[in-house]
Amino acid sequence: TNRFLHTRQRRPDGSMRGGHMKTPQKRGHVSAAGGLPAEAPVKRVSIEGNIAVGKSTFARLLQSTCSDWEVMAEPVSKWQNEPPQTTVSNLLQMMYQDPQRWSYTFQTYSCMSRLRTQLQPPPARLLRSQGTPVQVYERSVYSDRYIFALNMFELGCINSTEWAVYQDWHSFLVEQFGQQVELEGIIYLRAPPQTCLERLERRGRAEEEGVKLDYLEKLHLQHERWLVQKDTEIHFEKLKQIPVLQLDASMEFQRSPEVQEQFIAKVKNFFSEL
Ligand code: UDP
Ligand code: D5M
Ligand code: MG
Repeated sequence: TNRFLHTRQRRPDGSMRGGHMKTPQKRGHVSAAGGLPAEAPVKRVSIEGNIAVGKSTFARLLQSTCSDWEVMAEPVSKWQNEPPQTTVSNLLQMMYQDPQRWSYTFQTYSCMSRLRTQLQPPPARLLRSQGTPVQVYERSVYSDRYIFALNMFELGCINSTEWAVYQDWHSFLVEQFGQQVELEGIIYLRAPPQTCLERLERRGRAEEEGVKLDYLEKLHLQHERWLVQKDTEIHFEKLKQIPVLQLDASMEFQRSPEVQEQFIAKVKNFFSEL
């Protein structure tokens, strides 16, 4: 059963906002691993959107369109521990079955995997590319906080102590990694929660069986607040100004070459202006 429906509503209390920005570093750091060259020409963009809106489908489309783009999928199978790799069990399932107990733990694990993904240096072929080289991530350390963790807190699945601790280490890590985890743009795949529910049911991921429309509506509102109304309180200067490309994913793009063409044209234009 889905416990999200039975949790109480709550607004953030504003405690430990965390966000004292350090002096921004210049773009073109050299990472500890000796990764990026001084002026890394690679742009970094995340695909954001509700559960099952079509992010992975869209990511595959981008990957097949242009070799100047590197697309990194969300490590869902890692959260499912599928195939079994670590001592960590199926944390995705545990989180959906007992959100009060496991939401905070899930946030630590998902944010850690997103950090790892965002810290990966671009492959050499991207640095050699003639066009606009772009690294594209499915979601980011920012949606982790401003969509999911915030929502869990508002639902009461993360208590105010956990939320304060989460915000403290999230701000600290994101500030410490600085430019290495900054993004230049966001693609927002937007669709009504009802469409996402239909797609979620079509996909049939076992862990998500209990996810109800109500939960998708809450996540939809979080996306709207962050990326459209822009009234979510953001703690990172660059993120406050970030360009957002909105795509109408209520259209059936997976089976429509015409819609795909429109999307790609918009994406190319968006990337070229970043
Ligand atoms: N899907 C669809 N039409 C679309 C986009 C996606 O039917 O235009 C389906 C897709 O085949 C999958 C489900 O919706 O079964 C969820 O898509 P995806 O896994 O890409 O969503 P994500 O959760 O990554 O946003
Ligand atoms: O997202 C993959 C699944 O993981 C979906 O059930 C939502 C869930 N998810 C992803 N990130 C988080 C965080 N940070 N907290 C809680 N739940 C999360 P999908 O949209 O299907 O690609
Ligand atoms: Mg996905």
